[in-house]
Amino acid sequence: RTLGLATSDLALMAPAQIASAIQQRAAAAGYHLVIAMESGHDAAATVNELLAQRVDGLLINLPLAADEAQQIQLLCGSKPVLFLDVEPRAAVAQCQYPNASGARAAVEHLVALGHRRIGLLNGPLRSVSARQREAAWLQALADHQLTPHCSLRGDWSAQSGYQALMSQLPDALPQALLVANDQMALGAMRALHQYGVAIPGEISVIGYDDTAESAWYQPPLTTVRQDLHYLGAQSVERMLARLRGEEVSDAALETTLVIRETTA
Ligand code: IPT
Repeated sequence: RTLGLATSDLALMAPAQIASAIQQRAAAAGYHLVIAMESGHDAAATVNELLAQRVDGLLINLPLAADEAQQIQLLCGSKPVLFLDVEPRAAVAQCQYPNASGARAAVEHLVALGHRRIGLLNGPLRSVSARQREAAWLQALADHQLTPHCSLRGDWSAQSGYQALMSQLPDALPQALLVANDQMALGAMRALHQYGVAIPGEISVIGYDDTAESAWYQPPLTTVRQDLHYLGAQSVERMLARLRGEEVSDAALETTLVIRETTA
């Protein structure tokens, strides 16, 4: 009995921590897990690797637009497929945290602290989640009659966060920075430290994910928590229920704001 996981780059913290949880939960249920990591942004090729290994069900943690997900579903024929990073309007089974409410909670926190000059450090355009977080930030800011002070973009990595901030420093800093994931926040904070900009004294920083490392940043990171371990375990539970032939409705997952020491 085998499950397949098609995943985004496991060098990234969130996909790695999700995969770890999936592996643990699958093993506990007596399932073997085969992992195929995407290369070259070719989702179909990654999924085909799993199908060639005769998996019983597929978990897909690849960023997919609705039509792309539907294509993948067709490719898998009658096998159960569950999507972890897909446009919510896609007519496919999904298990994921809503990006809109999480991103909005981050804006509300900064606005409540009195910040008006708020900058964005967005994720890669190719990612559905990144686009949704960005759209929700813009909407929430607009609801407070605000527009972003700056709009930077990275590729989810810490290095890209560092580089994005370096392009903005030493001047023209916002009072607060919304970052689309914790890894980019790590790099952004490194750039700010390098220029002697006090966090949160001169700039507040808020991340997204709450990976296992985020409480260990200096200072500990305020962030929007997606419980990645719970997500991984839930996705396996739901897949197993489908394999038993049970009806499963889409899981109600919610993010929570974790206020630590990078916002004031
Ligand atoms: C999403 C993470 O929030 C982000 O940090 C990045 O790692 C991305 O994955 C990689 O694709 S979480 C995903 C399940 C939406």
